[in-house]
Amino acid sequence: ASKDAQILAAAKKHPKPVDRVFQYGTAGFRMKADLLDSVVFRVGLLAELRSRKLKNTIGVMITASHNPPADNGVKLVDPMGEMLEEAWEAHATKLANARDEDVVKVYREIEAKENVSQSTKANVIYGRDTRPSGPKLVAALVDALEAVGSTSTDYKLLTTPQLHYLTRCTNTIGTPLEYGDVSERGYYEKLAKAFIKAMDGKKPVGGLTVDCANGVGAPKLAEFLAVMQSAVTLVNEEEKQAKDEPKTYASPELQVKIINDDIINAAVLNHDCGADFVKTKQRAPPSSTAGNNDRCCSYDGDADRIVYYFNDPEQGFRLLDGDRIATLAASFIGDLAREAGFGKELKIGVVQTAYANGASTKYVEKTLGLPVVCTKTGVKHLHHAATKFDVGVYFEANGHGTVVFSQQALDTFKKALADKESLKSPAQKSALTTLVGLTEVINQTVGDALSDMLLVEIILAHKRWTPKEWDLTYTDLPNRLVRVEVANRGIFVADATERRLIEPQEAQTQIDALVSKYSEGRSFARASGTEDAVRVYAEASTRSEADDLAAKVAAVVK
Ligand code: NG1
Ligand code: ZN
Repeated sequence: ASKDAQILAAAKKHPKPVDRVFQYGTAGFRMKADLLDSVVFRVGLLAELRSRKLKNTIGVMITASHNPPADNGVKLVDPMGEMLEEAWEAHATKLANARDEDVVKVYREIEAKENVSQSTKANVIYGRDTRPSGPKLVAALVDALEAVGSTSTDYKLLTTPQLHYLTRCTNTIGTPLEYGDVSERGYYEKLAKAFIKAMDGKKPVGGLTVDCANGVGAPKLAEFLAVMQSAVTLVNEEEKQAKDEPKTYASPELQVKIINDDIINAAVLNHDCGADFVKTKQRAPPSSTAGNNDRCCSYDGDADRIVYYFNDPEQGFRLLDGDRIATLAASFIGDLAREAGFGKELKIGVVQTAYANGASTKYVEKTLGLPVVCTKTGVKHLHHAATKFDVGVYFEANGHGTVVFSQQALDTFKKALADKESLKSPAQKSALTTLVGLTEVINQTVGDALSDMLLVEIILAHKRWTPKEWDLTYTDLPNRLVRVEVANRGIFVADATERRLIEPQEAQTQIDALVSKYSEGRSFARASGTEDAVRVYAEASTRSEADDLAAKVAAVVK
């Protein structure tokens, strides 16, 4: 049969639910899993087009992250491990909403509009989280890939950042931009070896409890820890082979206790645990038995988000969220760069959103003396802004983020380390070693809970800090985030900073009047990009004022 006939026949096996409108948003398509069959099928078609267009491998991830177990979702990963380019989000939306009999027509329209190469063959790689709906959705994806004749690889269970890693590796293997081995094992080894080098003999202060949200992060973290056991030998052998003065690295003795690792009982995924629970409820998962001052962290359901926390005997629960990780990383990398001999020519910056705590922004600008850029919500915006720096640290307050290094910065670090003449002191060499180790620990493609966790562990170990010292670097302004259900969130139009409403004007005027009554008050309302609601954020100098301000602004938009 012709390709068109094959697509049509396959599309009919994955009928679109009538009366449904789908939209490719900041997190791809995400909803109740039983509505997604046709959507995933059509994402498969689009992945094939995108792969032929870019003459590179495209990734597809099936996950609904921190959402409840009955949900699922699908998103596309571009060749270097970035999120799908925005212009193609519209194509995804159009294809997902086409009537079954129009799928071929829309597919051909996109192909023509984008001048997709006819002579290239597509290649798509894919993975999924632990949701029970995953395998059936994968089958829909495979039907699409087979109908259009794309080659593909099924990586089965993966964290979202692993799929991003594998996509980048596939497209760079054997080139000067090579990113790592194209395998899960390669991912663990790369992280483990870099972690050992960056730790450089330092030991963490005490153990770490990791809450894996009963998601895919649990088995993957366990696999990583197993690889770590043998990685010290690997690193030391490589040193012996490559260097005339080989260094002997010690085991970093990372003591991890994994909790919430049940991936068999689907009902418990993200339930009363995980990064989203901890961040929104501002408390530890009830299942945690960690003691006072014990270092804890939580991943989300697909392990691309992480928050830290501990219980302070005097103050109670203390959250160390994405803002904290960003400030910790920026401060440490800034110090290392100075010790390594780099001056102002190395541009280090921090990227945040309107949801970042005002105290963290002030700390970065005033105490660390680094620039802060504020973008719209959604990691693709932050990531993009971060690439404008040599070292761009970006995090959303909810714990999604990473650090990106420019190719030039990477080359400069490596060259400096290799150039023995210019190394003035052992301290400079040690700073450079740690810096290079960090660039390899940090996932350059997307926020990654496992990699971010290692980054934090390296920094705390170097500083010999417990979470208490980390918490003391600055004091968060008390804040409150509320979700307001409104009749039509479409009427709320924010400006580019998302800190103010352009429409309705009247609402913004009222918000301004309210904010002016609070000391250190800041508040804004914006329509969520992922849920049918308006989010209201408020901060002020005391807990009760922040709560009060949030409630009053919520009443304005209600
Ligand atoms: P929306 O629903 O647009 O606020 C939420 C998060 C984002 C981001 C996306 C994607 C907040 C306030 N918003 O966006 O940070 O993570 O989901 O998952 O946390
Ligand atoms: Zn996630």
